[in-house]
Amino acid sequence: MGRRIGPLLLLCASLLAATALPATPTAAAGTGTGAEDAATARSPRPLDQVIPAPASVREKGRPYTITPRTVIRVYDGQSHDRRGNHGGGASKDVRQVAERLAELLRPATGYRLPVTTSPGRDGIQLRLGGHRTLGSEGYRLDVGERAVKLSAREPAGLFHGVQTLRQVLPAAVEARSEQPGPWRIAGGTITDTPRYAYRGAMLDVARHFFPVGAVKRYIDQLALYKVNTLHLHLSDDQGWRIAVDSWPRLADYGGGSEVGGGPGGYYTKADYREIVRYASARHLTVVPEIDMPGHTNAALASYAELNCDGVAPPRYTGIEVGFSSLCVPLERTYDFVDDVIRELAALTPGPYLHIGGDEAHATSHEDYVTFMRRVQPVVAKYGKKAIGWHQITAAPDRGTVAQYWGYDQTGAEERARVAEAARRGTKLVLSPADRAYLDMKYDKDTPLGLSWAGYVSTRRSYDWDPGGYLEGVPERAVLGVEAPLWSETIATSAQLEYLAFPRLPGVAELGWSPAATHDWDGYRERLAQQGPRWELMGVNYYRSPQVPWPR
Ligand code: IFG
Repeated sequence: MGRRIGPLLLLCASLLAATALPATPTAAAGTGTGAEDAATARSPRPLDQVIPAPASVREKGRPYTITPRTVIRVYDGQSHDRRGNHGGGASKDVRQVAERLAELLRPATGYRLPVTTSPGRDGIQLRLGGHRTLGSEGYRLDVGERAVKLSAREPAGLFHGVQTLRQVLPAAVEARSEQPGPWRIAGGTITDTPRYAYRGAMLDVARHFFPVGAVKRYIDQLALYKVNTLHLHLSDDQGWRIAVDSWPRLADYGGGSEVGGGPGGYYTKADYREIVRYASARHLTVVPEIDMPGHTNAALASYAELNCDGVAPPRYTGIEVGFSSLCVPLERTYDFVDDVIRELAALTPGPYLHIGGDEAHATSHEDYVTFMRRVQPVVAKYGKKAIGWHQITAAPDRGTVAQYWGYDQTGAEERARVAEAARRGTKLVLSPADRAYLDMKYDKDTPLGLSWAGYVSTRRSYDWDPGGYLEGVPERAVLGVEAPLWSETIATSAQLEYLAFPRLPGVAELGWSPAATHDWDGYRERLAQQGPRWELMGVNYYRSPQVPWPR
């Protein structure tokens, strides 16, 4: 599958990456006051303009208006006493969601919006409970003149309901300074549950290192679209990004390079725990990836003893792929693998640990199979489920998830092997490179990104159905979708956002919304309304000509 990079492209990619590009052209600045905003403020936004599209929306009754007297009431269901009176308690998680809602609403409204556990018939009410069909991430939002009632079985569902609440309020709610109201929400009921359990985004922090703050910023943006998984590509040829106590040179030395020759960097364990904490508070699970046996030059450069010939190669700052391999016959390799997986698993509360497996062109097929057969049980030994790029189906192991990254040029036999593994029980996460790869250029004029899988316009990234995408793969085999963003040509949040927006919300919608809601003409209108929100959030999005942006 590998892709050879011509010297010219290599040169321009490293030039791009090495020089801090001026922030890419963004939408016209300013939130635009104009008559249309005033009109929107008076008549509330319709309830069905949310991304991802909710499972069911029924508009009825009069709107709710947030006022200076509005309170946010938290209930957690279980803490009612026998007479049904609220016991005044509210679990920490429910309060945390309520506080996050308050933090979101207070700056733009200028209202106090106290969070209280005292019961009442008014206000914005968050409660655990609701019908079991809501599952672990679903919610129900009832908007009436007296009160907004948000209920869910789990705090994650309440959190997702809050993201919907954000979007049914005027875009001005995203401002961090006081805006004119009124703050109206159309009356009605939204009942919503996700189609897929795995709704992911991957950030490659190996080609270019992204500090904790930049990762947190992306997490905030992903949470708005109910993404629930952040896959961090922590190691590659150009850099090793996570401290490993038993192999300190991996980060100390292997973390000191990146594409284009910049300083690189790495996460200490404390940094990594902070990313996990921040993600978890926004109901995202972190999936760490240590790519093996290929894409390992940074590790091989850090420890001569890991190389078959005992000689460490130099650190690498280009963007070629497929030239490195761990030494499969060498026993020391498996001490390294065991130590790294053990330490990473201990840092990972989530169920998955990604072990890569892509583009191992410097590893013979039999060595690849030998390696994967030895390593997958190590992941299980440390209590995690393995995920690998779909080449890992060459060494199928019960419970291992395969992440499909093929594209329209992928051969039928390769697709067939993935489908066969799925029929035998392998679960899939779909990341088709010519749909979900956010580092693909939008078109020939896009200043950032690559194009080996073709140009991926905003529409092309949205217009596919994960359910029927891979021939011969039963729907039940698909865990969900993930949008990878490789960082050969990006080094800053502004550049990340230029490639991720506006395509990321589309992949998020494919992961969350029922197939029946899938319609580009309707979606593009909803996507257009995200523009003013991104301007207020400072998201440096690409103004795709395919989208009717409001101004
Ligand atoms: N393929 C490589 C990535 C990255 C990507 C850039 C996978 C699984 C091309 N492997 O995608 O390391 O270089 O688009």
